[in-house]
Amino acid sequence: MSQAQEQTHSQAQASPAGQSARTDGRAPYEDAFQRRARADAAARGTSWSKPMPARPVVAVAGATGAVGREMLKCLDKLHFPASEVRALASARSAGTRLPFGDGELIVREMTPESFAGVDIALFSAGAGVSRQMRQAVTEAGAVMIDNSSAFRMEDDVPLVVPEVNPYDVAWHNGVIANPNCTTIQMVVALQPLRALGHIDRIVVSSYQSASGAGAKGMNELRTQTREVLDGEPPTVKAFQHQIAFNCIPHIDVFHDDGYTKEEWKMVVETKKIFGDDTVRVAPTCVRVPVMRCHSESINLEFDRAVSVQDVRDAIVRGEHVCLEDDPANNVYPMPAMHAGSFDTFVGRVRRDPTVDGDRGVALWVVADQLLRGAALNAVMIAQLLLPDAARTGEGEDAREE
Ligand code: NAP
Ligand code: 2RA
Repeated sequence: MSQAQEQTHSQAQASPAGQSARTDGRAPYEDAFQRRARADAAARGTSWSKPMPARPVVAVAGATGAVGREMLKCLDKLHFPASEVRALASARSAGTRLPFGDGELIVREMTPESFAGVDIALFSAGAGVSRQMRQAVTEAGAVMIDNSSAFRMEDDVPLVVPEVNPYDVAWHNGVIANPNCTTIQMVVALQPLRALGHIDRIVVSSYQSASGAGAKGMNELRTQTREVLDGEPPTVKAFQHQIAFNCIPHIDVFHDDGYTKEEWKMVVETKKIFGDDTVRVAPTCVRVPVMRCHSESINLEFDRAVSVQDVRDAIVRGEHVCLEDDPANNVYPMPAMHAGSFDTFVGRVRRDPTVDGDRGVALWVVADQLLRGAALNAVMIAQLLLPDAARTGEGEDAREE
């Protein structure tokens, strides 16, 4: 054990919280959270009694979109045991052929009748469409796994990141929400660090790619880049300002307190997923001219001393998190290198000396938000709904490819 580690352990044992450092790698708070989630679930009860078949019928609502296309790829790559996959979108796309596995799916127009016989409906067609279709989906007996912000903060809707709070799927009433992509990659990176102490405060600045605004955001970055390089005025439609060669500190609408709704989501969703109202989050969300993968600069304040080495070790042990941290050799995560990756990458791990008592740590986190922050998370939630016997190890192997 290094001097720094020894110091951390002795300080942890003498921490004001009076909790000694655990040696089993699990957060001292984790059991309490799990107990609370289960108690909450029991107290809430659930009206959902339909058992999930081992080979469910899956609908992908918004299949032609940036997230929907990735959902189809994830279902295939994770060998999700669907007996049928239906690709749904607006009337504009009816008849479009989408690649799926070794074949193709023909897109159908989404109507309330589309969900007859469906067991799981993966939604990524925007909040308005999710609201319109919720009743039809659940009345058809399908569980809606929704990527939009429509239902995330509703009391009877679990907000799930499988590495953090998988147990919360137990209390759904027909709808399970996928958190916002910026929140997901942050909590996946932070989850292993919760074993080191309570995270009291998070200061996060995001660098969000154009694909966060869907297919139209990607098209706008391509078009504007050409326009600007050709000396033409950029055509601004998808974002508030020119995105090519620019940064826009404005994602979603502004609230009265000066924060944007995107920033508000990071605050409230983190608390709900962690089951921890005491964690304080100070976010700034910025759109940057990157095609794919969101990046985040994160400063953490723990309730006790935490060594940089302990943070690195915890990340290495974390689920679906990779440490990429060798500054001497210019190694750190970057969005251009991780498009298409399932994992969340962490680098630039260092002391934040502005927090007293060795309690501050700074990190840099990168993930493909279309996958980790949306499509993959949704398909992993769907895996949690399968009966135990249907959850084979095959999907996990495929995930590592
Ligand atoms: P997108 O590329 O614009 O795709 C939208 C999809 O919704 C398309 O398939 C579109 O079909 C379909 N759609 C739109 N209106 C419809 C209607 N009235 N009926 C049926 N289908 C309709 O957007 P996206 O980026 O994939 O985002 C989709 C959702 O996921 C949004 O709620 C977004 O907030 C959320 N999300 C996105 C990200 C991300 O990184 N992009 C991350 C997390 C969550 P057509 O092709 O026929 O128009
Ligand atoms: C964005 N977080 O990047 C959003 C996508 N839902 O715009």
